Amino acid sequence: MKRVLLILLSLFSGLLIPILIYSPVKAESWSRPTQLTNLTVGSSCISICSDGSKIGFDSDVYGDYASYATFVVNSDGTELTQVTKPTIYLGSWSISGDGSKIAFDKFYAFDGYFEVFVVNSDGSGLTQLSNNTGSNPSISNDGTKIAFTSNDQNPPFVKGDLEIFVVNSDGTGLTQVTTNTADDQWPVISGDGSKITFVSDIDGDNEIFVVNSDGTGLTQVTTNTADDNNPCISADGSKIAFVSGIDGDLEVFVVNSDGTGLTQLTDNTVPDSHPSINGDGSKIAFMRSYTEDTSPWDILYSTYAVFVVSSEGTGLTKIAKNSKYPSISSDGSKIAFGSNGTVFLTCQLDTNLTPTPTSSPELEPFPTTLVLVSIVVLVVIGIGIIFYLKKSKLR
Ligand SMILES: [Ca+2]
Ligand SMILES: [Ca+2]
Ligand SMILES: [Ca+2]
Repeated sequence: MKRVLLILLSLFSGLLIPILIYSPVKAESWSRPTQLTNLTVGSSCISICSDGSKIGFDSDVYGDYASYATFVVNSDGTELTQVTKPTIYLGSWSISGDGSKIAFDKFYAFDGYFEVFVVNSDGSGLTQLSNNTGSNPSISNDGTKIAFTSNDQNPPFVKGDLEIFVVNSDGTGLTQVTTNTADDQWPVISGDGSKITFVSDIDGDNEIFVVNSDGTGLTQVTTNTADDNNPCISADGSKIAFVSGIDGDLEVFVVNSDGTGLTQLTDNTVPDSHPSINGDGSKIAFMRSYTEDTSPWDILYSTYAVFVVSSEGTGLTKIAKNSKYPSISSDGSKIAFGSNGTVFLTCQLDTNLTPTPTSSPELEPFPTTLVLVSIVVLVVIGIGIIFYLKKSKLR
């Protein structure tokens, strides 16, 4: 019996060795991302402001799935600020170019609807922008214009299906941008405030549209029978990246905002989603379901990875494993993303999309857990054996 146990123990130790060797898994030449906070990211929303100085994210403050608040943190991890009060409903929000303003929606008990607000990132200057419902706000880089979705603004606007609106951050100049019988939603305003891209189900499935923020120049960007979602627009309004289900799984596309130059950036059998486009539209970060890597350990610790690719489809680069929800800065040099439940930021990306410096291993939170668990199991087995041997001696 003793011999059997010793054999089992050796087998287990033998198994542990490759795990330990593999542990700082595949130290590839990627820059080590910086962890910005210990707070848990509450949703799919992480957003770097256009100058890269600040990152907004939301967190379930008390970890009870009922107290979501928006935070802003400097890109060096300093000055973590809670901007909004905790709320039970997870809303959406958008950060201005210098990180000084946040537009957000929240359930407003006063009227019983979701409404859009804007607030300075120090928590001051709270202003209600929508009335009788408003959601999905997107704020321009200078913080002066906010696009949002609503099906009912006070007169002269008529209650109906979802339309896109735009309003100044002081609450003036409310303008209805779309007028049709379809649901128009998920607006994203370009950093310069000139254009708004959005999703409309005008032909039965979802299509991507773009429109000038004064309501002129409406352009349908996609025309197909798949759902096209998740649009984002470069700060200069020139390019739109979006996700299409056109081939069964999700693929990322980029297109000029006049509808020309449609380019498929991904082509595989796994979901590619959550694109984020930089200021001139030359770089697109996105996340991919991570099942195509070959390492047998990958399945143990990783489901998604963040990539960046040029708008021509060249230079595809994996930024980090075990990572989600990327947001790229306007100059394309920084990518914020979620990993292991919290917020990280990459170092500089050069023009070839290579992160620098290139000396540190990638982010690998899960193998450490794996090794620790293995050690604990080993110790428990070891103690068990010692007790067994002692017991046998006593007999
Ligand atoms: Ca409509
Ligand atoms: Ca479509
Ligand atoms: Ca795909």
